[in-house]
Amino acid sequence: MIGHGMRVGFVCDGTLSAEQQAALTWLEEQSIDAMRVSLDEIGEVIGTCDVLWWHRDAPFEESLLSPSFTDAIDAFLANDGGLLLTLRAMAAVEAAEIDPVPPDAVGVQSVTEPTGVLWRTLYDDHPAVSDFDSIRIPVCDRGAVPTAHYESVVPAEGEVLASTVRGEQAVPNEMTVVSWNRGGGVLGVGAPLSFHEPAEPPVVGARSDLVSGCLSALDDREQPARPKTAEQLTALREAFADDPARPRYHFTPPANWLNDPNGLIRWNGRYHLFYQYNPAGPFHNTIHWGHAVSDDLLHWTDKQIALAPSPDGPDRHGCWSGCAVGDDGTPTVLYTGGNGRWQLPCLATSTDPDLQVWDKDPGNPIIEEPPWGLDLLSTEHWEVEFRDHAIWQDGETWYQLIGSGITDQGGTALLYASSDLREWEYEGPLLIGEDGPGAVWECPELLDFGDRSLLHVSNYEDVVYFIGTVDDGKFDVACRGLLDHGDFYAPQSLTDGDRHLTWGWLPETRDASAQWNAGWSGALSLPRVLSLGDDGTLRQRPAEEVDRLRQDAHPTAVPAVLEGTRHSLDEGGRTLEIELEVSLDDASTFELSVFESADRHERTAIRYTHENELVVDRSASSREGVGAADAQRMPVTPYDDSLSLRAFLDGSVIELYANDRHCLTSRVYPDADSTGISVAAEDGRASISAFEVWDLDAVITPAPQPASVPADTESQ
Ligand code: DQQ
Repeated sequence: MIGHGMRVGFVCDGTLSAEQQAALTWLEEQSIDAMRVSLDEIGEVIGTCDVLWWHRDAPFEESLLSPSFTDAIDAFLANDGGLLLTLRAMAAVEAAEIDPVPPDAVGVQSVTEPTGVLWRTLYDDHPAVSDFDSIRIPVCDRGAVPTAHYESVVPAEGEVLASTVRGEQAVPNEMTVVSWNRGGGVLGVGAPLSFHEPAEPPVVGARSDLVSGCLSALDDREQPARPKTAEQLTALREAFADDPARPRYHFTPPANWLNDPNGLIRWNGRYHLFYQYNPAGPFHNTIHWGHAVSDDLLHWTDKQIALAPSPDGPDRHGCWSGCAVGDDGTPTVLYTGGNGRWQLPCLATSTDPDLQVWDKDPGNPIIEEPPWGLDLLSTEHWEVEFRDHAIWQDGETWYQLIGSGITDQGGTALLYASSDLREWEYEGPLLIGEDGPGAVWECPELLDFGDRSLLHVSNYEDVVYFIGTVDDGKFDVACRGLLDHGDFYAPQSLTDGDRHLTWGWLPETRDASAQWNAGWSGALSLPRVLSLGDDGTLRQRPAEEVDRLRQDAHPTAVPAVLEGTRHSLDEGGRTLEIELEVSLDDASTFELSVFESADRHERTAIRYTHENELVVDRSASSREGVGAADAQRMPVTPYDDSLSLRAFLDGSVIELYANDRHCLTSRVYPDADSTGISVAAEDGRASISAFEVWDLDAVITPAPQPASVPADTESQ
């Protein structure tokens, strides 16, 4: 397997341990040219060895490296040499000046079942693994094995190639394989690669093939670096061009993970969308702020990452949700810095007209502790649940909401005031929920509708809204409801002239392994205009710009009256809008069935019932075991009228707007050719007064030319 003519230098860091001896014996058995190289001799093997392999099971200590080590490694790599760091040798990356962020989880793992690497789909053609028929590669099945991996931080320069698989279980946040694009390339493999421990033959074979693959890969070609520029991020999207589940006109991350929309702002005439993004794979961890811009709310262009955790900062473990304001011409974001068991508000400003580069405030965190007067909730993960920010200005005063929970009462939105966005005075809870002990309100936001306000909060399950008035720092609730009755969470709004535009996160409902296999996770809703009707109740409709996504109208001939037989449309699709108006007459149910397979075995039925309910039946939506199969329901008012429905279908998204008031979003995962549409009425007649179907267009446009992208790619 290892390429002919390659010479590997096996790095000796003192007397060889039993593990190192076993690895060296394995290397010599591979019939390749291997030689021992001491740590001090690296400068002497430049041009002699193609790849250096440092396999260290004892703890790494900086004192192992002589002052000339980094220069020697630098010269070796610059001369096209490759470097493989396995087990705890991966912990040397900081001392060797390969990456300023070393692995944060180094120790001994007790292995009791086949354990190994969970390779990222995005890199499944990497030569180290291209001969495997699976991206789950066990390399050890027993023993106490020293390892090193990234867990709560990601390398600053390196690209994560693999996480961990333990038995059948994907463990995405144990990131064990990292590549650095330095000279001939560096690969770090901190997985339990033990040559000394016995193992079953398939595991021994996989271990051997993986290490051979890594050595060959380092001999053959450069290693992937972390994609950082807008072009590199947009290029990642190509990998998913044929994925039928990937939405085309709902915003998705370039690859990897997206959750909450953040920092929505219109600046210099352009719409800016920031979002919670994990560059290390399709799972929630090491959160950065991704960034995209649009001139029309529809077509988005990727930008470089806007905020990344600072290795020594109060946001070391993540830049969590927050908002943006244009403070007297200085765009400012307020976000939650995660650091160990603490989450505290952090601020950053930008002088870049394109909002690509952000400077973190030296005074971060700008609020140093949560208010102690209240019994705020402490949980397994957090000293105090205290996060997410919404800001508005009233006269000269800025106000801020932060999400939290009061231990024995319920979720809460804490109100602060400030004159300068930096010094904040705690004013008290704006509202405390009646949702009971343990509840937390995430991402609270207050929207101003003149004589009324709307407060919405995300309580882990739903997005609850309250309509009412704010008086003396307290919210007086007149009515409440759910912003969306389905897979929609942590929304945020942008005030655009006299309209409030709201986007929500549409989380996946398939499990972590399926998300891993897909290589991407999460989408955003369409922009929704929120308003209050004359009766003071909520109205929700897609922003009118969304109509411009309509391409070809399908020739649809749907009977004006449905009774008995099901009517199938001639043409279906995966990226459509369906707009219809239907009355039940004496039928008990009208059904719009979408994403149907030819035999209708797979389908998602959207039913409008006599009980004035809209039900999305997902029991046959996806292949068995994939995605949620439960039904989602929402009451539909007004009760005595016809139903007007806009259904947006997009890969794995169904976003429904009923009567310009109620929303329900579903995530489903039909097969590629499940594109059919049919309508039916049950137990009587239903009248269809309007029925139109359009193909909709995609939303991501190519990134701008390199000339317009600053060289500095990531703010610290
Ligand atoms: N997501 C963010 C938090 C927020 C949660 C972390 C809501 O700030 O509370 O990614 O989805």
